Amino acid sequence: DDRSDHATPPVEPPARGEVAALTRRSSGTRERSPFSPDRRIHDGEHRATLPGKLVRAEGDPETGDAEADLAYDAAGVVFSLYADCFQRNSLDGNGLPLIATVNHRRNYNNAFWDGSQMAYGNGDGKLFRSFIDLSVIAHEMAHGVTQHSGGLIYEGQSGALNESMSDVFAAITVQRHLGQSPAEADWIIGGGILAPGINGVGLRSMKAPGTAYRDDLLGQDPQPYHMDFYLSTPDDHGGVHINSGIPNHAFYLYCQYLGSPAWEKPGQIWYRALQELNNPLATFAEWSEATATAAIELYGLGSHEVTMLRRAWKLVGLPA
Ligand code: ASN
Ligand code: ZN
Repeated sequence: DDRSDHATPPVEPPARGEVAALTRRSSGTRERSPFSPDRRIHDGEHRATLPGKLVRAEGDPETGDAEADLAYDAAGVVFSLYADCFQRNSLDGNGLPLIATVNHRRNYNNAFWDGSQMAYGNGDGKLFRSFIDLSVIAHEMAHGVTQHSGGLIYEGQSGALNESMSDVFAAITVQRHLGQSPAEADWIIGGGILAPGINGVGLRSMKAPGTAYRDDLLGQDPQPYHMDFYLSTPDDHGGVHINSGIPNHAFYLYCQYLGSPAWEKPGQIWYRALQELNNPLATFAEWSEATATAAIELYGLGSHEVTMLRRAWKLVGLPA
């Protein structure tokens, strides 16, 4: 494969006795984990029933159906991110099978995690051409990680944090897969899914929230990049896909300030903070403080990593 591993050759999978030592020394990022995925891709056959017909289980050959095969490969890329970078065995940390359904409903303009599996529509061909896109798949799978990490209630600020977590780990997944630095990456979620003729670059931009699309998708991209523009709305569980722009942009800024690959220091801090959060109703301010705590634990009080983190949060109007 062509992941960032080309920067440093991956080590071979460890022998049994070496697993503990490997886990201890890895703050990190490039070691191959001893875990392996259990993918199960289903064809929804354009119906609403889940999971549908099993078309490719782990180790099965390609189906020939491009959507099913891409969903299988992408699930493997996401699995490897959590295994190699965070020593996490699947979405629940305990080898959870990765169940996905492609061809969910007809002309369905969305993808989702339903609490136990992923489902992907084909799009209606007018707004969306497909939802089989690595950033979208990684976003939905990250909802499973958040759910199994203490959860973030899908409403208001905690809901927007839940959404942001999915975008952050989607960006991390894509950038690691492509071996991109923060400066090289496009920071777009859903870059490949808009139908031809739609005036936009994707669903959301973490680099420039509010600029992902213009007036022919769902209105103009309403995402804010600063607390001054936080949107209070009863729609979409309190604007969870809107206000996520604020913590998304803080993550983007932090990666740029550090110049560190997203899956390295920034990803390690975000992941650790999520594991330690223990606050399903966390506000943005509680989350920014949690990332600062994680950064101090990992890199030390007064470290460059902590100073830059505070600077990133400050720029979007949050304490840390
Ligand atoms: N694609 C959306 C998401 O994962 C589905 C939803 O609105 N929950 O956020
Ligand atoms: Zn989501």
